[in-house]
Amino acid sequence: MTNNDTIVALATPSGSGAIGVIRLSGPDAITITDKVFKGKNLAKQASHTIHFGTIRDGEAILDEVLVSLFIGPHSYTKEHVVEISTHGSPYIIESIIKLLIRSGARAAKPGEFTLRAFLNGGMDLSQAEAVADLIASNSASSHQVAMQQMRGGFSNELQVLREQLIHFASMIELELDFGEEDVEFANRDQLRDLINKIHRVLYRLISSFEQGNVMKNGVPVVIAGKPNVGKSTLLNALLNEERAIVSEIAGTTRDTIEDEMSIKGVVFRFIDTAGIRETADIIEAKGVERTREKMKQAKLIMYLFDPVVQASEEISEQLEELKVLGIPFVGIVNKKDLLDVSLIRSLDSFNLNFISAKEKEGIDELKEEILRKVNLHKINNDDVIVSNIRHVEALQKTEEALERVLYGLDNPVTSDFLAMDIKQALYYLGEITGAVTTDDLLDNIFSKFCIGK
Ligand SMILES: Nc1nc2c(ncn2[C@@H]2O[C@H](COP(=O)(O)OP(=O)(O)OP(=O)(O)O)[C@@H](O)[C@H]2O)c(=O)[nH]1
Ligand SMILES: [Mg+2]
Repeated sequence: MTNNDTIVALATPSGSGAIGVIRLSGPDAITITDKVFKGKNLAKQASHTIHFGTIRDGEAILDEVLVSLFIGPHSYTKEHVVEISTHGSPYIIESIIKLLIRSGARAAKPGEFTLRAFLNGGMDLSQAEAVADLIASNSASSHQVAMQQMRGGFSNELQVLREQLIHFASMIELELDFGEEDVEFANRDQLRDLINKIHRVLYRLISSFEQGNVMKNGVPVVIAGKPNVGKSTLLNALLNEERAIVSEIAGTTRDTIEDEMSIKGVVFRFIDTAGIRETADIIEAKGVERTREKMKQAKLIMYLFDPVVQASEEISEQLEELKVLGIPFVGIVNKKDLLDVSLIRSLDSFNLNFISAKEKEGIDELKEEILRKVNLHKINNDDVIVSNIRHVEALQKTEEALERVLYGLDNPVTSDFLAMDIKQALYYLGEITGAVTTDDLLDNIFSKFCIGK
């Protein structure tokens, strides 16, 4: 697909900076720039060269700039691309963009550069989505999944399998053409083998999502326990800031409070909650209900005890309840500073972590412990991980369609039904890489990008 118009946008963040980069892409990117650029004739220059000159609006010099040339198809979008590096004044940038628009360019829509890269075959859809993830990445782990996906990730693997499946679909279609005659071009055993092979790949990819999701969005860790055990104090100690209100009154925190923090490259989303107790206070009761919900969604629960007010029978009971929940947890005794040695010894058998949130004691050890518990460390660079909910949904739908094909192979089902289910599987596989797209799908994906990407 080729675009006739040339788009322009600021590619660097808005606001003042040392430099700003304005990007143009399209068939007239170079000729439009030539109209306002005084320096060498850009149309006569080689690709991948940089040129110094001025941008002029009539006689007025707007800025001294550097222009980088990328002659299509050797560019991000596969079209002619010009990048103008200006001084990073919002006034200069706005004036130059307006001038370029008056000279024939059009303001780019969000994600339009990357959309063109996709439409012109520079990358597949999952890679284009990874560009947005890469820009949004804020930790070593989210960076790793985005980078791996942008560099091809699982799309090549899916592409190969999809082509093999297309082969069978066309063989079965051919059988349909022969109608009454009882012919079988598609070898059913081979088809079954292929589907099983695809199943294994899908299974591996779908199961990687849970991990991919936390690598991208952070590991949700809920801090829970009875009122006044020091949950908010612990949140503040972990974040190293006074994020939540702390007081000696039980029931201080009534709503959940969340904040992120990266530990050794893994982003954790710590969620402080309302202390769990029976209460007549309607607002606090709602808070407690919310605590229980958050606990169910957590990847890890940090459960706090205060043995000065909690007997060891109660601690033991609550640990049992936690086990029933089936979510990994770390049992923590807080207010270590108030405990005498004999009390600490009496709790030995529970396998708890002892800290003092207030004195910030044992916090580093606790961080190590939660890192170990979430177990995100053993990912290899070449493990393929799915982190995009759209991809995992398409993979699941592919799997369902393939189940139906397998059912069809084992039961007396006519070839046209078989063909239909294979086509469904092909459709969903194609949605991931963008071999199959609709305008809605593309709109949905690229409208979430920033302008200039
Ligand atoms: N001595 C001591 N006091 C602590 C420690 N951690 C917290 N506290 C005190 O315990 C009280 C309650 O602390 P919070 O952090 O508000 O407790 P919480 O669990 O968030 O309480 P709710 O929000 O009411 O559920 C405050 O007075 C804190 O200063 C600690 O390690 N040692
Ligand atoms: Mg609190």
